[in-house]
Formats: sequence, structure tokens, C-alpha cells
Amino acid sequence: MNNYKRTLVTCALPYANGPVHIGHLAGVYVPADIYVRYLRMKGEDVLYICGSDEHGVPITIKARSEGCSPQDIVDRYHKIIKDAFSGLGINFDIYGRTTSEVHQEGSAAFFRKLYDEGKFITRESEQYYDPEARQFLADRYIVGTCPKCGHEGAYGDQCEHCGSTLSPEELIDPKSKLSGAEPVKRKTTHWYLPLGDYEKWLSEWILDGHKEWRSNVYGQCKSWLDGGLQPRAVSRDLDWGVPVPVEGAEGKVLYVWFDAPIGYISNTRELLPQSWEKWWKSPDTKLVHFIGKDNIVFHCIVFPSMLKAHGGYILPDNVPANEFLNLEGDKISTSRNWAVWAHEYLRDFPGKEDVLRYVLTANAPQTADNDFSWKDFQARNNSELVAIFGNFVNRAVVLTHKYFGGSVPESGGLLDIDRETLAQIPRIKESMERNLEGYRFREALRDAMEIARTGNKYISDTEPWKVAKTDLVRTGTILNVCLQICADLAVAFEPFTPFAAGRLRRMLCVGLNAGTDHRKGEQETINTYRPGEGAAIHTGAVPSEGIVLSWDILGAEEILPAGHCIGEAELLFAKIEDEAIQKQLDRLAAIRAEREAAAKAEAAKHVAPQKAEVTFEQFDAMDIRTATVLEAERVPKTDKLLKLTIDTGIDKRTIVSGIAEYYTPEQMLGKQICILANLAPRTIRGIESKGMILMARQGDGTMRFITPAEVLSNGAQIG
Ligand code: B3M
Ligand code: ZN
Repeated sequence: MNNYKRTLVTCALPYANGPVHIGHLAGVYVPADIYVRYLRMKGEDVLYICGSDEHGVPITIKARSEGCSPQDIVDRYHKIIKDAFSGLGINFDIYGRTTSEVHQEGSAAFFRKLYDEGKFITRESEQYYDPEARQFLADRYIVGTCPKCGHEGAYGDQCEHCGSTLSPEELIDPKSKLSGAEPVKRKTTHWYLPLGDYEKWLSEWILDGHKEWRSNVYGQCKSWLDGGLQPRAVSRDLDWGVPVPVEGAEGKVLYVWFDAPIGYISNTRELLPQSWEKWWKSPDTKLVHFIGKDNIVFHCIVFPSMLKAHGGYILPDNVPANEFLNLEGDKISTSRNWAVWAHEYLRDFPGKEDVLRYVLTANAPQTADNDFSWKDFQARNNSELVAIFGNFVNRAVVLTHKYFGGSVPESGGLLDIDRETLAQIPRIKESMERNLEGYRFREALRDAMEIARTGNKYISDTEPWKVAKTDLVRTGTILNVCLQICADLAVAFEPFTPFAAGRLRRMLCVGLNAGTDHRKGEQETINTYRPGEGAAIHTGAVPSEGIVLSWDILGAEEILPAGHCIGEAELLFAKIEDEAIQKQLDRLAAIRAEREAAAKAEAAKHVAPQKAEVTFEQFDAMDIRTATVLEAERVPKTDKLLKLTIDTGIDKRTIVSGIAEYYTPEQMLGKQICILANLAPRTIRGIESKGMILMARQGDGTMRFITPAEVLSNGAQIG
């Protein structure tokens, strides 16, 4: 396919203003980890880079709201995120930070080179400025009334109430979030990267040269390029970030999307100060960026243009971006706390790291948004991992102990069913390789599961526990086949469920050649040998004795020779009970209820302005009185109308009212209400309506009828 000598894998740098959730994991980190583990098992040289993105306005806003410094915020979340990744077996060679010295210096030097070579243009613009806090205001720092929906807490870039994208100029009655002062316009100068200059080059590189990229990625690039590229500001007026390294640029920092991707390079330099360049500058290196779909433009258009402007760097060979994962049918949202947080999952489901990796891969939002539900999570664990994979391995290992004292039995001549079963594995392996190399991890997992299904079906069909009663030689052959498949599974599942693969290796008493790992830096270019001990990595030379698995061995005829002793059976996967799932569902239901109550309370605050003045005579002309509902029914073929027969004290009459949206006929029956009795009669749907029921309209638009505080006689006049 290509002649690359090494692969550099980067994962989007998470913002250190909150923990990572299942959406991040499914979109970026789990797929990248699968890819890296696979390549390493194949013996390829892979460098695996990530780190926290510690700049940007949301971090400063969070710090302000908590009364601490931005540094406190990033210190806190950097640790939470880093620990969550390693808890899930996602072991980057380095998990760096953009507040590191190497990065501050490296990103400033990058900017400075482009600046010195005249690659930027400057532009003067008018921006909102807080005269009290004496600083320019990022869009997020300006709040006001949304011009689209009237919501009072809209931000300068977005109204979270109606979802509209806004610019600060559109806000009605804008206020600074810092001081509450009314912001004023002030002139400011910024540096811009003229992306238009790179348009033709980008178009050739991507649209002509990378037709193999995923259609969502290619499509987004195409629509950006077709729309024409505008210059992009690369600096901001802010006090948190990498200072712009130019005289007279006080109070200005690099725009977070300018410095963050350079973070990939900085983190590589930090890990490999001597040899980092071969990873970023040699055409023998294959660069792959794993990201979410909201980052496509930055990784396919902006960062490549920056690298091109700088010169000397390679460009990504692929940018496998995923779509979004929803949670129980709703968009995942950090601000609304609608998420399953990685660190909380690890706390609530200890020992089940693989289950999350498995479910997120099986449901990966590769080509379209997808949904995570706890019921599906439970079902996939119980009926796939436990019932198929775990069950098969358990039967094979237990029976080997029962009939052969834990030693791999001789294969006493294969029958057709044995040969056909074993012949499946190389075929599945081929498909798996195609899928893994094409970044189709969901399909690759299906392939791996196909091996487990094949084994499970084979042991069910051949029934060695029955055969053992009459023919121990045949039983030995069957179990030999089963154990070879178990060894295949230990290889095939290493990228997806590394903890279980480790346990399986321990049962089989084999190790794994997991390839090259750079976690300790330059000198660390020896093989990583992982015996069967979960996903923990044991660095050291591959032992000369004993059986060591690798990717290549998958599908080989005899992985475990007869006479090889295996260990005791242990649980590969455990059932997840309803209570554990219910706990998670209850937690989400509570969040949903809280959110709905808050939305209601917020809406109820909207009070309609006072109407134009009326005279006493105008008021006195209205005959308002009490009445009681005697009969109530829906007006046929309408959603909103009820026909009510009421006792007004003067007469019994019919009123047609548009309250069916808020009340059923049963709810109205016998209720005392207030009416405007002398409203001119109207015919509605062929029914004459005499009068009107008094209703109160609340801030959220819902209506309630007005009832006296105690029951009065009908016809009592109000006024
Ligand atoms: N921090 C944005 C995000 O998490 C971001 C990625 C930077 S990658 C250089 O969506
Ligand atoms: Zn709005």
C-alpha cells in the first residue's frame, strides 16, 4: 500500500476544562488505541502522541466561575484526564500539556518564523472592550438578549437556549461577563493566516490526492474549499495563552487553535529531544490524526496550511474523524452534565474497562451519529462478551483440565468439521487486517467476534463433554482445536479488549510480543513483551523460551503445541446485573428532571410587558363573574377545543374554549371558573360560544384557568 517506515499517531488534545466522556472515547481515543496496538503487534514502529489542550477561553471562564486561576483548572483536569486514559488501557507514549515550557517556546518559535517570513497579514478590526475590567472581550465573555428567541443569557457566539449561532454585535443589550459593564467597541490589530493563498495547493492535496479519506472528512474539506477560504486570525486579546512573540503585542496571545496542533510536535520533542524530527519531517513517516468531526477543518485545512507555510513538515496521510455519539437519545453535553464520564465509569465499573472499549467500538459513530444506551451496554456484555467469547474460552480451558490435566492434548487426526473451522481463521484475519488498515474498527471488531462465534459454535457442535464418555482421543483433538482458537482470540482481541486478552494469555500461559513502545523516550526502542497480566505493559526483551504470540501467528495451524501446560480457568467477563444498569439510568433521569425543572423556572421568568392603558369605564363595561362547569367534551376533529356547558348563575350556556391543550374534559368537570360573560357571541366549528373563560398565560407559554380561592356562588361579579 505504501512504503512508510514508521507511523506517527496523534489524538486530538482534550481541553483541560473538564473530564473526558464516552463521546470523546468513542470518537477519538478508543479507535486510535486499537490502531496503535494492532500496528505494534505487527512489529511496526509507532509513536503515539497526545496531551492536554490547556489554553482557550472556556478554561478562563471556568477559572473565574470557581474563583481560582486557569492554571488550577488545567492542573486538576490534566490529571483526571490522564488517569482516565491509562485506566482504560490507553497508554500514549507521552501525554503532554500545552502549558509546558517546550510547547510555549516551540509554538512561539513557530509563530515567529511565519511572522519573520511575512506569511501573516495584519488587520485592524473593532472588538468589544470592557472599559471597567480594561480588557478586550472574547465572544464568550459577552452576554445579552438573544435576537432570535429573547433569551436573556445568550453568549456572544451562541444562544444556548435556541441554539442559534450569533456574533456579539447581534446581542441586544450586551453586557461584559467580567464586570457587568456595557462593552464598547475598540480598535485592535491581529495577525491572520491568509488561507486563500493555500487554497489551490490544499485542493490538489486533498480533493485530488486523498479521495480515500472518509466521506465525512472529504466532504467537509470539499465544502470549505468550494466556499473559498478567508484569512484566519491567529492571535487573540487575552491574558491566558502563549504570548505573541512580537514587540508591541502586549496583551495578545496565540489563538488556541494556532498553538494546540503545534502541541503534537511539542509533545514529541519533549519525549524525544534527539530524534523527534524523523517523526515529523521524514517522508518515511506516516502521520495519522485521530479526531472528532468538529475538528476536521483545523486538522485538514488550517494546520496543514500552517505546516506548509512553515515548511519542512510532513502532512497527514489520513485524518479518520468520527461523527458524534449520543447518550440515551440526547446529545452529549459537558455543560448540561449529560455524559458518562470516563473517570466515573472506572469508579462504578472496576475491572470492566474492556466492556466500555468493546461497546464503544461496536457502536462507533464511524459514518453517522450513533447512540449509547445502558441497556445496549448490558446486552452486549451479557450476550456477546460473556455468552460467546467468555463461555467458549471457559469451556475449552475447564475441559482441558478435566480430561487432560491442563496439558494441551494431541491432535489425533482432523475431521472435516475441524479443518473447516480452522480454515475460517485466516480468512477472518484477512478481513480484519483490511478493516483495521482502512480505519473501520467497528467492522474489525465484528471480525474478531466472528472468531469467538466460530469457536463457540464448534465446541457446541462437537460436544467434547459427551464424546469424552466414549472416545478420549477424539476429545483431545476437539480440545486441541479449541485451544488453538483461544490463542487466536488472545491475539485478535488484544487491540479491542487488552485486559481480557491479558487474562486469556495468563490462562494459556503465553506472552505477547506487543511491539515497540517509546514511553521512556529515546533509548526505548526494544520490544515490549506482555505476559498474561492484563494491559499492564512489561518492558523487556521477548523471552527466548515459552510461547510468544504476535499478530503474524494469528491463524497459524499450531500455536499451542501438544503437551504445553495451561493455567487455571479464570473469569474472562462477568455478567452485568440489572441493578448496576438501573443505578446509571436513575442518575441520568435525575439530571434530566433537574434540567427540565430549571428550563421551566427559566421560562417562567419571562413576563409579558404591560398593555396600553384603559379607562375605568372600559374595565367596568366587562361583565366578569364566577361559573361552574357542568359538562365538558372535546370538539370533534380538533386538538385544542373543548365544548363546555356552564352554570353562570344567570343561565346555563355553552362556551367553546381553546384549553384542550392544557386540560382534559374530565379535569374541567365540576370546576369553578371565571368568565367574561358579555363577550359578543361567536360561532366556532358550528357551535355558538357565549363568553370566554379567563386563563392565565405563564412565561413558558402554558395556560391555566383562574379559579376562586374558595368556592363561591355562581354568578358572583368580579371587579
Ligand atoms: N482541544 C478541541 C476539542 O477537544 C481540541 C482539540 C485540539 S487538537 C490540536 O474538540
Ligand atoms: Zn436564542
